[in-house]
Amino acid sequence: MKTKLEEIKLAAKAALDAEDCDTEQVRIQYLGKKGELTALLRSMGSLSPEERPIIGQLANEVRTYIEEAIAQKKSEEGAKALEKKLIEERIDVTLPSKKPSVGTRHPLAITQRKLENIFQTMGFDIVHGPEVEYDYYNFKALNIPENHPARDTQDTFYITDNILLRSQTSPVQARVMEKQKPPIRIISPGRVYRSDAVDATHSPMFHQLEGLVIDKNITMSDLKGTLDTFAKTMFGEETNVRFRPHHFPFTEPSAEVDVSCFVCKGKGCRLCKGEGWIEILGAGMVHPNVLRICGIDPEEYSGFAFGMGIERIVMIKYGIDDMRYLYENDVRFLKQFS
Ligand code: 2NM
Repeated sequence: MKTKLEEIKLAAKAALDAEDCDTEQVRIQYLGKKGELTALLRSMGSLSPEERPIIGQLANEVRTYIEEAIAQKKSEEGAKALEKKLIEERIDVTLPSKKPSVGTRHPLAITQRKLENIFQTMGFDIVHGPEVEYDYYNFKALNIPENHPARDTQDTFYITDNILLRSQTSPVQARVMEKQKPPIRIISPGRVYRSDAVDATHSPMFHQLEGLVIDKNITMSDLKGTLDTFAKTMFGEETNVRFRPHHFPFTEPSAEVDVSCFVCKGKGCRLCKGEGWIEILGAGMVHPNVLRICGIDPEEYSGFAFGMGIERIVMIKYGIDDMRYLYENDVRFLKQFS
């Protein structure tokens, strides 16, 4: 039995040293439940009482020897596997990274910024106000009569009897006039809401930019000069401005304002529908009633105001024929404006 134990020890050692050794298989073969050493230990019952402790001790030494050899082998294998993995999965941190996909500004945002910039350059301050507004600031303070169609629930989103979604940004200007002593020189860009069905030129939410100047001796020529500078900066140096008489409740006199077509230079084309002129905004001299209601003496001060739809400016500037493109947010459309 002693020689048998020596044999098992040498055989196990040889198996572990073999080129194509499967370490786990070796463990099962020698130390497993049905392993060679285990079998031998089971047969120790047949030994004499004198032999038993000696062989028992030897058997334990052999077992410990094999166990340690296997543990050693497994740890070497583990280290080798790790090293291999580290080499195979090495990351070259000096490689250039994947380009992150960067978004672009929305054409409405680009245009609003451009408009803000033009008027800021002329000394206007940008003022914002609530989109949920009192009917007082949206209508009454702006001299819009009780029976005006704009006041109808057909045209305006009411929240309560006297609170609504602003249908224009002029209430911002009424609030400024009420609070601030002239001189006033402001623009108010932002969202406005009207109860309109969606089509190529309408949306229940759109953006406006309105301007207001109040001081002593402000005249129609100040309005014309301001809008002329605006039109030339926005649409090109050769752009001309045309005023046509119109009516707004909050201005008197009022005008609709056209710019000469920057595509055909006034000859007539698809953009201006053969007119040579494109309507871009409404304007006028602030009505004395508006000044009075907002606490400004119309005998001492006068002013002008104007208002434009930003969507309309975007569509004219970029030749977009359907407003819905501006709200669908299809990146194939949006990325053309970077
Ligand atoms: C427009 C056209 C004409 C306007 C008037 C005022 C205010 F507050 F002074 F009365 N703000 N904006 C105005 C005038 C707006 O939009 C087409």
